[in-house]
Amino acid sequence: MAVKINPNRAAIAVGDALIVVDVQNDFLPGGALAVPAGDDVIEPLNRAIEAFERARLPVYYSRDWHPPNHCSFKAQGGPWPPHCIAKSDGAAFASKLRLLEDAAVISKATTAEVDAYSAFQGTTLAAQLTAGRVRRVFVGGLATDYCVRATVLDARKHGFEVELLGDAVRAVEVEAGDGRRALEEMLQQGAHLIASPTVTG
Ligand code: VGL
Ligand code: ZN
Repeated sequence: MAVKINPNRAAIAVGDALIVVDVQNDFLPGGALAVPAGDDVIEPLNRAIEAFERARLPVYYSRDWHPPNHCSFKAQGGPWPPHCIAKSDGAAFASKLRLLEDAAVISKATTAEVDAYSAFQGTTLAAQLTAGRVRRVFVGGLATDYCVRATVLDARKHGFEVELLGDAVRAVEVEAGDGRRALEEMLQQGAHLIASPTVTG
């Protein structure tokens, strides 16, 4: 894969926002739906969060926030073990993740009938970004091949520029290569990569 990294794009300014995707206990090692090395995203994300904090630019934290009978769970015929049940410890943000007090939290897939990988799906994220005159989003978190992928592709569909924090994403890899394929798809759709990607499969 020919990957172009342009570190100059990492300079942040008014019009930029950071989206931290699903850095929740259930997606970390030991969690109900653990992403391999999922906790590796925390350090680079904390650095990005601090940079946005210093620049007084907005940070959005998305979270998977399912009811106990969610359609994506195996008992309901879905592909996943129960995970990120609203208000459970597993759904809480990782304790080491830097949480800004005035940051917006975007809960998704909150009803039993609908799953949503994208932080834009069924939420007010696009409206909030537009209201804040955001034109470009920086994205990192979990998992590369599911919620990061869907969020980045939706951000592009909504017309936002996207900078993917390549060192701050990790993949589930249900099939080996899923992370790499997701990365290629995001770049194909116009996302830029501003740090070396970590792909496992
Ligand atoms: C996710 C699988 C199921 C994710 C959420 O956050 O990437 N993956 N639910
Ligand atoms: Zn989920």
